[in-house]
Order: sequence, then C-alpha cells, then structure tokens
Amino acid sequence: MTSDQYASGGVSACRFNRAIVRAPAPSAVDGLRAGDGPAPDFAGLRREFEAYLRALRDNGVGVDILPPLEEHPDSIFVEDAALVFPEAAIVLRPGAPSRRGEAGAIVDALRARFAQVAELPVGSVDGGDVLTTKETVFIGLSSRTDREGADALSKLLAELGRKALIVETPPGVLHFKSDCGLIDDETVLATERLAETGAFDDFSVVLTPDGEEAAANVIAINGTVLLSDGFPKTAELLSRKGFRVALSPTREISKLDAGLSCMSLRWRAPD
Ligand code: CIR
Repeated sequence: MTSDQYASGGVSACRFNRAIVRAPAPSAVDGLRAGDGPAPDFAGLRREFEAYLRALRDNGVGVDILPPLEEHPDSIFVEDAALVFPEAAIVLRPGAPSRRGEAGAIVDALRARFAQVAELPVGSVDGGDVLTTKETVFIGLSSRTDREGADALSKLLAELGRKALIVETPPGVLHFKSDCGLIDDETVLATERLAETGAFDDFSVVLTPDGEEAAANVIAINGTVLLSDGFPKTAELLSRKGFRVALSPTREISKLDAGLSCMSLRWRAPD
C-alpha cells in the first residue's frame, strides 16, 4: 500500500489489531509524579498491567510484550516513546530528561513490525500529546512537547500523507491526551478545560462529568470504549449514549500521572 491510501479521510483511528506494550519493572514505582501523593504499589501496577493486556486481547488486539527495563522506570508508558500508524512508525524524543532513553529502547521492537521507521530529528514530543484521528493528527504543546518537536513531527507526518494540527494543552495538564480520548471516529471524550480550547470544534464532544476529569484518557478499540474504573458517572453517560464500555483498573497507574492510552502503541496492521 502507498501512504496515500492511508491519508486523511481513509482509515478508522479506532480499529486496531496489533499493540506493543512493555511489562513494568520493579523500578516503575519510582516513575515521575508531578504531585506528592503516595507512590504506587508494584504488585498493584502489575495487576493493572495484566488487566490491560486482557482488555486489549478481549477486544481483538494481538500484543507484543516487551521485557521490563529497570533502568527506565517510566518505560511501561510506551505511548510516549513512539507513534505508530498502519504504514509506518515514528520514534519520538520524550520531553522529560529521565525518559529520553526510552526512545532508543523501543526501536528494535518497531523495526520488527514496521518496514518504515522514522525518527524525530529535533525538539521533544511525548506520544501522550498526540491524538490520531481519521482526518488529523493533533499535536498538543505541553511541558513535554515543544514547538520545535511539534513542527518536525508535522513534517514527518506530511511525508506519510497525514495532516497535523498543533494545538495547546491547557496549563497544568501533563499531556494533551490526559484530558481527551477518541470514543469513535467522530466523537471525543474531553474535559471542559480542553474542549474550551476549541481544538475539537469539528468533532462531537462528550464532556467528562464534574469530578471525573481523569476519566478522559479513554481508548476506543474495535467498537469498545476502554475506560478506567472508578468513574461511574462517565460509564453511565457513555452507555446511555450507546457506547459499549469496558472498564480497566488504573488506581496504581494513575499515581504515576498515567492512564489507559499510555500503556500501549496500537495500530491496524494490513491483513
Ligand atoms: C510521566 O510523568 O512521564 C509518567 N510518569 C507518566 C506518563 C504518562 N503517559 C501518558 O500519559 N502518555
């Protein structure tokens, strides 16, 4: 296939048959945390990782599980080190200095699955700031993703025939996708503060209910919306709107400022 066949307007961004994840190392409990809340418990992290794996598999996704990396505590959050599309992968440059090495550590796994693996040449971009939709790849500027990286990424995406849009992440929000997730190809679940930026004016937007802003980091997989458990109002709202919802626990993972999208790189491999 040529990249044109995947270009804007082409392929659903909610259908996946492959994913890459990385098992947590014991050092994961020392991952970055913005606040001074409690550190996560390793056994709990592991259980949540396993529940996540089950959720991917139950929804039709085959998973490559990479080995734990003790020297990279946050490496379970593979989403930040790369972007994947049906046609190619892009190795990113995570913005936190302690996470930069995760990019090099994932290259071999990408090469094993993708004929084309590009590398972001300059700046910094975390995959958590990148939301791929059918028409557009949103790149949120944040404390982890800078203008230089966003511009360089836009160029690489253009070479793949994909349209990029650089947007702002609200102040105080770690990643663009901390506050939003696609729930189908036309609809985004987003916090009010993110929706107010106008980034999703071309989408239908479902707002997270009051007090459940952390629920926004959902992933849509093959007709199911995977939602963190502990957000009953969001689960009820999505079900009422006709979405099939599956719950996955993220209590420990959330202590590392992370959620569901962060733990996998997902793509639709050609059949
Ligand atoms: C960090 O601060 O980088 C990690 N503790 C959490 C990263 C979460 N990743 C994501 O939302 N994509």
